[in-house]
Amino acid sequence: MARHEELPVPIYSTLEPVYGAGSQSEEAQLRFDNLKSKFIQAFGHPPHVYARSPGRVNLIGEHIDYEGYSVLPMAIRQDTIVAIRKRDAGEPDKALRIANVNDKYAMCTYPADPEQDIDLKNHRWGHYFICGYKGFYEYAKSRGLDVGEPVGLDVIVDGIVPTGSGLSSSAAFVCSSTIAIMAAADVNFPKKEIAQLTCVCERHIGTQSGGMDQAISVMAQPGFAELIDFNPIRATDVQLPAGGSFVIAHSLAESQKAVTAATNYNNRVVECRLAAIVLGIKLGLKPQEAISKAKTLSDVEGLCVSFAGSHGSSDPVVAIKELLNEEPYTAADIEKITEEKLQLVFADSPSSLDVLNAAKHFKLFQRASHVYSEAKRVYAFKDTVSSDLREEDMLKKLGDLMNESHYSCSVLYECSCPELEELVNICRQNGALGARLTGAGWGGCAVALVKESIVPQFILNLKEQFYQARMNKGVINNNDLGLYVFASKPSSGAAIFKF
Ligand code: NG1
Ligand code: MG
Repeated sequence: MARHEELPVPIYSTLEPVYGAGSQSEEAQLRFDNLKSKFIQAFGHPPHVYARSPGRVNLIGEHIDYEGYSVLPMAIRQDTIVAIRKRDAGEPDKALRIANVNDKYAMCTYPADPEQDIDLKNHRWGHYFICGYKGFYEYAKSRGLDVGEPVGLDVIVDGIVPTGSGLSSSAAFVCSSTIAIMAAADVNFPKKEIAQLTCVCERHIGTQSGGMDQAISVMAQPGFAELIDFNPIRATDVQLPAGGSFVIAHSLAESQKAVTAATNYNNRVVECRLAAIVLGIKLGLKPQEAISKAKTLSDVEGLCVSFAGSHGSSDPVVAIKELLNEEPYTAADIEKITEEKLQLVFADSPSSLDVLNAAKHFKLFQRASHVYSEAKRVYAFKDTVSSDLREEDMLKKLGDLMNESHYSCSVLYECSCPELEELVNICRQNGALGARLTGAGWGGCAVALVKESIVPQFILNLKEQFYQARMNKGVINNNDLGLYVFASKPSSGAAIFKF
């Protein structure tokens, strides 16, 4: 039987395969009805087809996807739905008109040109749709597929993944857009290829993302978390213990990743690349060889492990203790090792050059320590889940791994923030077996592993101890609390609907 990621995106004519029966399905029905009537109102015709793709919560494996290491996320119920209609070739209007059910987002118009550049200096919400649009045509071209001349598209988006929350609203939007464009063109591709192409195309927004978010959004299976491997992309179902529940809680600090990329997200990607090059050289590669071959820390792990081996260990963290300085490196320190100007090393990556201009120094030891240790925790988590430990012990072990992951993100990777620290502590004080930031960090959500039986009380305690003061100050509305703190079961991946 084919692995599920080899199959194309499923096409449904009813909602329940994705939304189940009961209140979730009723809520979804309202959203689809509303989308349809707004569509007719805005464009004078109903949509041809809809695509949905979910947000995700990453359970463990943070900031390692772009280093080539496996991660372990699950899809959440909140998703983005894109309704689309392809205008007939005869219709004169060739624009892409992208509207939103939420009035906060004004309609964006772009030319129907897959080669267009995205104006990153003027960030607009519709840019994420264009990422998918460009990605679809790039993919079709690379496959030699004839998908016809680009025509005008009418689009309405309905996204309920909270933005800037580390729950991957961006990937939900990019994936649902790409799949909608694909469905409007009447083609369908294997999920793992869509996961790959949406990852590449989201980089058009200027972040040097790994592929976790798109992979889980496209390939998730209901009821399972997924171990996602890269190069090639692969998803393995992971059954979580029934007695535990993952509670997601928003720190209410919004992380604007597209805007802060040079100092936060892309900065870390560049630091990891520099750490890989320096390690490669320390472990015997010629500088130019390291620059061309050591793209990620996983590329030099083998060398680290042989080095650690000569010290009686198989742990790359042991090697980097000897090989990298704990003191931050300046660009000049690194250039002495690489024998090459950093501006030249990154000459083909404008967003990396932005990082070099913004950074005073580079914490190579700390970043590499995080990446190598976090990569091991992902496997430890997966092994624990499939072990024959008693559930009580299993949950405790999983919680410990989540706590260690948070410590590493906070202290070594420095991607937490005061609000997340407060929230993670409150989670632990209220009985969470483990709690950590999830997603890129610098704001956004925490995820806590909580015994199923105490979930309602746990959420009430968070409300009292974290959210109440913020509601009093008007930061959020009492009625909206359910958007910011909720328990989540693993939900299903992308789907196409034709009614
Ligand atoms: P979020 O937090 O959803 O923006 C980002 C990256 C992931 C991964 C995590 C950190 C994008 C689209 N996603 O996720 O690839 O690197 O941070 O683990 O940039
Ligand atoms: Mg994102």
